Amino acid sequence: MEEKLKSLAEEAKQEVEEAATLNQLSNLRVKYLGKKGHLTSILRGMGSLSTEERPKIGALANEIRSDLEILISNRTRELKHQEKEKRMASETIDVTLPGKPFLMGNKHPLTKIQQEIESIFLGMGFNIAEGPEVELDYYNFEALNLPKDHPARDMQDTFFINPEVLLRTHTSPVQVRTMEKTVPELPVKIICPGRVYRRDDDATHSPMFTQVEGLAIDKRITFSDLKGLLAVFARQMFGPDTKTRFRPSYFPFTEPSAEVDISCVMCGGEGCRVCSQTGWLEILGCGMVHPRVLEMSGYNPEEVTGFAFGMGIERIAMLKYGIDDLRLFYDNDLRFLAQF
Ligand code: 2U9
Repeated sequence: MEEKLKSLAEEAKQEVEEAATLNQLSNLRVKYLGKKGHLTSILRGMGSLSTEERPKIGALANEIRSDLEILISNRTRELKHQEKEKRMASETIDVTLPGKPFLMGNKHPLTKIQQEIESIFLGMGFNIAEGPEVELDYYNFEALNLPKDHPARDMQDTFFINPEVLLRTHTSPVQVRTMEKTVPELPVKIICPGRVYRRDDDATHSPMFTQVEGLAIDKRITFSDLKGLLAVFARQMFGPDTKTRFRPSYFPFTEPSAEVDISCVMCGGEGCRVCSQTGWLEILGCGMVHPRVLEMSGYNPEEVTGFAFGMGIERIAMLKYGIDDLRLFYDNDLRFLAQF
């Protein structure tokens, strides 16, 4: 029995030393030390031993058990350490490697200009209003003093969806909707940025473009208020030396109406190719809101007056950045877009 125990101990020792995984080790523990393990089954045969032999064999068996336990626990520690080393080696990172470049986008030039315009007017007490791009003929034309047979409708070649529904040709319907919602309260002071649609397509016209329009209604609003506001806007947008000039014009929804020029951003008014030697550049249209337009939205033109203006954001951006073709804004060419 002593021989059997010793050779079992030898065999177990060798297997534990050769175990390559924690799983194998745990199986070995069961195989030798478990309830149904080899050591236990040898000890079960102890009944047949003489009284002198029994304590000797008992002591040897206990020694083997404790030696094996120590061996297994040492080997477990060793394997765990090896596994950790292996994991650490596979997870090493070289912190001196150059990083992956993080590509930063930038705002579209039209978004930049729109936000710049918005912040100038927000600074002068205007709110921003928005509305639908698919509009009713009523809000786009009729409520703006452009009845169905009005010749000025031709100036805004329109995409009709059906005789009463269209793609808005300007953001003016947003002002009308806001007036309807606000009446009879005063003042109304809003700007309306957004996309508009006209059947036009060349270097200076696109079937879709972006406008900012403005509207102020209150008691005793005058043309001087309009002139002062737009002069401040022009100086903030194009620089403190920018001059403005107002030329009489015609719009069905304003009376009187004007077009506004600024001193040329390229030559400062001397005359150059950009301003066709005139020293001036047209930037927007404006006027005093037509009494009929006020009336249709529920305001009494005997009590209140108002002014309105409108500009194309593309045109402002082209002048500010010196861009000569409107289509560049919509081509999505990064060589162009990355410059702003
Ligand atoms: C209401 C009353 C009046 C808005 C106005 C203009 C003059 C104008 C053009 C500029 C270049 C359009 O983008 S463009 O082609 N706009 O000249 N717009 S007054 O007048 C309004 C708007 C709403 C209720």
